[in-house]
Amino acid sequence: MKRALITGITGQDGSYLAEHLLDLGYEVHGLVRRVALEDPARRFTRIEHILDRLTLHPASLESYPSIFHIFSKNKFDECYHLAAQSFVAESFADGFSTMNTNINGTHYVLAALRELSPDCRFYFAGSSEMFGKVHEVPQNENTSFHPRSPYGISKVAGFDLTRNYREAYGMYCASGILFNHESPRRGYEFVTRKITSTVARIKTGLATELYLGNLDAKRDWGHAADYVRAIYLMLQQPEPDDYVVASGETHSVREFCELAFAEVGLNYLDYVKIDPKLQRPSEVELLIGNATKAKSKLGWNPTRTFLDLIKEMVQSDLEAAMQESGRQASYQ
Ligand code: NAP
Ligand code: F7E
Repeated sequence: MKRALITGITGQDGSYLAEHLLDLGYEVHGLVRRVALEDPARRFTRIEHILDRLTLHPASLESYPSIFHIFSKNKFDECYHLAAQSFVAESFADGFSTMNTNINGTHYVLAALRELSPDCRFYFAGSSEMFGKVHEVPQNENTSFHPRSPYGISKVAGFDLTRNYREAYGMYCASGILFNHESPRRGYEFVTRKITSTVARIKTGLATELYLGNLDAKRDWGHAADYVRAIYLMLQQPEPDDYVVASGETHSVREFCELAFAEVGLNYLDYVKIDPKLQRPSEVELLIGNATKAKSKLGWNPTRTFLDLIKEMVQSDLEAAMQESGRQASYQ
């Protein structure tokens, strides 16, 4: 039985990847923050249905000793390093802590593996935010980077560290350059979930308006459950490499709004308001990925369309909002 460690197992991708590896017969371990272990009801919502099949280890990306300790006590075949401060807007608010967590955290995991488990295969969660102010359209593995946020800069550094450990020490280190991927498990601060959860609350009378920033930004959005299959496949290849994972379509935030509101029979123009404070100091205006390499070398293909994604997210949030509005009605 293969053993894998997932950092960031409590997040959107970590939860889908854990399910996928369990289905494949893996023994799945997760690195979690101690505060999460102390408050499982709130912090383990995405993995509560599989908790009894996981082994969790307390550690933090800020602490090299805590990471070293896990690898000194356990041997893994594969390490999926997904943990990060992943919200771009927050990285403008506190660039220092984003850099510290994302750059040093990645370096700590790589350094501990080199010392204790150099044969363990390592995956780094790279991002389309590395392309930033894009140098070509669409973006592929050879497109140069021009990050536009502390988050993007931290991911370029993580990507470079990962490649350097591969080249300098011969370790199996691979990076995925994943474009935006979403699901009903997406954090509420990201624009897709902010939209679908507010659409559901407006429809059920729990909210009246939706404040957004830049409606004209364009993203290449896919489904997280599809993208974790690509992550897994990257660590099963004979040689480590880097891969773009994307849908190959681009849509604006405005278009996402239009379709999400239409899903419940509403017109977004009646509810969406602009709050300039939600605009970023330097925006990534357009992303669209070319995943030809992942398709041809990994045999990966996405299974859900943009519209499938919106429908699933709106339906899931609608069910939650209906339960909440039912609870509120019964209190009155
Ligand atoms: P997410 O839902 O925000 O999950 C982030 C995970 O990182 C959580 O489990 C979080 O733990 C953990 N974490 C954060 N800071 C930590 C720390 N200091 N120590 C230990 N754990 C820490 O992110 P996601 O959407 O699943 O994304 C997974 C990875 O892919 C991230 O590295 C992200 O930057 C990258 N990525 C995401 C996308 C996307 O569209 N989703 C695209 C490209 C790349 P807590 O639960 O304790 O907070
Ligand atoms: O923003 C615009 C915003 O925060 C998308 C992370 O997973 O994907 C994600 O980063 C777009 C931006 O995601 C609001 O300005 C407008 O242009 O959902 P987002 P992101 O910044 O693209 C990449 C690939 C990652 O790697 C990251 O970890 O939407 N936008 N109005 C807004 N965004 C938010 N959050 N909130 C708004 O009100």
